[in-house]
Amino acid sequence: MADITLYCFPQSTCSQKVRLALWEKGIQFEERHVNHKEREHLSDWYLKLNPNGVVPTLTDGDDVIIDSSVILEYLEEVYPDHPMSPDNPVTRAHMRKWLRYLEEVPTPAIRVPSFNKHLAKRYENMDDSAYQKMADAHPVRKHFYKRMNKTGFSAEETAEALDRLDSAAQRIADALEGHGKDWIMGDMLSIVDAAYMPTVDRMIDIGLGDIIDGRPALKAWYDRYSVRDAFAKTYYEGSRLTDIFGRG
Ligand SMILES: N[C@@H](CCC(=O)N[C@@H](CS)C(=O)NCC(=O)O)C(=O)O
Repeated sequence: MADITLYCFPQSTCSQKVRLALWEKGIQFEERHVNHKEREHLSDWYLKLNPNGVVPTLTDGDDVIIDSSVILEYLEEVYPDHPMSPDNPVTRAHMRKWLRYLEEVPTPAIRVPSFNKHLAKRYENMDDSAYQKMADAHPVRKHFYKRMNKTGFSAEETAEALDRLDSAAQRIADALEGHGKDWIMGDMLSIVDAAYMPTVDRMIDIGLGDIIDGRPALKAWYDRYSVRDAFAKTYYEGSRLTDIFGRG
């Protein structure tokens, strides 16, 4: 019997990736919410688990696994029932190619409009020195917070992020249209689908749904995925930015 705990923020896209896979695979786990507002992810106890000071972290008994894509592959290896990855090495290499692409292009890009529209509000009333101290405390996000600088990212950085989101959406739509099957890698709903879905759901949540709606194959993929049980369990009340900040 698994003894798994997922340390996460309800609304973090990287955490949602892992929740989608855990639910889809039917693995029992306990969800432990780390308090972002209180910066619990930068506390001593959490940094001992995850020295990067980011969520998610998964513990499996005494083992600590960090980084959402690493966690997805770990779950595939250790809990092979209900597979979400292909079993031949070449197709697995393609799966990893997709995972790396998602990490490089859309996953960092979605943070920019998300912070611009909602998350930056948490910092607007902080005085400058407290803000700099807060940024400095982030082991891997220090420069991200410095560039954002309380009020949001520059027009140039925002335009680049939107362009990356758009080109990734096109690439996934092309893959879906090219093979005409249900999921990004073909017939199997794989960890690649779980890795991309939170970016798509976030785009819709923050008013960038046109990037999806304009691409029928991608919209059909979202509609197909979003009726699944694992999706409903992942996106409980409080897991979207609009649940916390409203639509404004
Ligand atoms: N490469 C890491 C990135 C994780 C990450 O960036 N997590 C974000 C939430 S999606 C976070 O914890 N941010 C902390 C912060 O902004 O202070 C992974 O995929 O697990």
